[in-house]
Amino acid sequence: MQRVFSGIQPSGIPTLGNYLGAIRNWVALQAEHDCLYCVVDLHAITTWQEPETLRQQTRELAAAIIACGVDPERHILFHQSAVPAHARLAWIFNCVARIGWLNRMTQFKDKAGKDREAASAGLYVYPNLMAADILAYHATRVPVGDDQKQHLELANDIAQKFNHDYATPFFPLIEPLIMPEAARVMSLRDGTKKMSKSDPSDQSRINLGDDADAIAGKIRKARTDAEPLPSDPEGLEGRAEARNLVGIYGALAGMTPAAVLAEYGGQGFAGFKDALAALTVAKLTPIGAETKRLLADPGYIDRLLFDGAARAGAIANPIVAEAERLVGFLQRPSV
Ligand code: AQP
Repeated sequence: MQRVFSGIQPSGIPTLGNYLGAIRNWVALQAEHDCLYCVVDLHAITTWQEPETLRQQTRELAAAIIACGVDPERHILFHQSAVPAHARLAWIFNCVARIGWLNRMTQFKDKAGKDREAASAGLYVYPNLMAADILAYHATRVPVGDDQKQHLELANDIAQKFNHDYATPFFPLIEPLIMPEAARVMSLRDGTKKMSKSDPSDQSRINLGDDADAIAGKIRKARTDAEPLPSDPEGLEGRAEARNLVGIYGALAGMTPAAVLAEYGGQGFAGFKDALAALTVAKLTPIGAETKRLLADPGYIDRLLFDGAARAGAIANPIVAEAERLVGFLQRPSV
């Protein structure tokens, strides 16, 4: 059975983008794979996080992932900082990856913004840690949103260079699993920017914990243009906001954009937004309610995450120990 690994940062409340681009696919993959799902708190601190908020967001994210349908008993759900193998392998990968490769990463450019000199060194080497997250488990299938594709290509470059430098096919190649529908959900305020949990504007995103009124209000206020909806997907060309709303509707309803437009094409946005709000409320509010129920016992979530970390460590430790041996580090003598 192929091993699946994926992660999500506890850098805010998860959004509809995280759900459609990643978590929903995590749930589907459980039927046929051994899955490891990780709350990547080491990644989160590449940008400043208030410590108590980070702790709380780690629990909230774990609860939301379970509420979406991830089974932490049949599969493994854990937080990254509790498995030191990630950081150990990341250091080796910092020494394998080339600076020129990292300079090409568009996410660093987006996140660092204009003042790159002020960004943390961690943000710069973020893709090396992501490669370590996956390869510490010899995972080969990685469900992510389209925005992470470049990082997975880099992870494969790192795996290949390691294998070449140490003359052994130790690390497998990774296959990104990017579901085409809603692979990239865009901001409700700007259809050219991706929906992000750390966007300063709460109106730009739908959070998994939003109640029905908040969801309906955000969709009603979502930016659109003045034209009615087109009758086919070609008519969405150059209309980023309209394309985004049609994409979200289709992803939630299990319909292609063409099928959505066959129903709503020619209409103004008001009626379509009402239908989209009703659909989003129906899909997301049960997740919000279940998340709240789970968070009523934070001790349960903590125990569950540490239990997952112990099971994850049992897989990663021998793999990372072998990578360290290949590199030339001393091995612990057997007693
Ligand atoms: N807008 C999106 N559309 C589709 N997929 C998305 N993902 C994130 N945003 C969208 C997918 O969610 C997974 C977890 O992402 P992450 O939390 O590790 O980091 P991110 O991609 O940087 O997500 P955010 O929400 O934008 O977080 P912040 O604001 O902290 O940077 C990934 O698989 C990602 O593809």
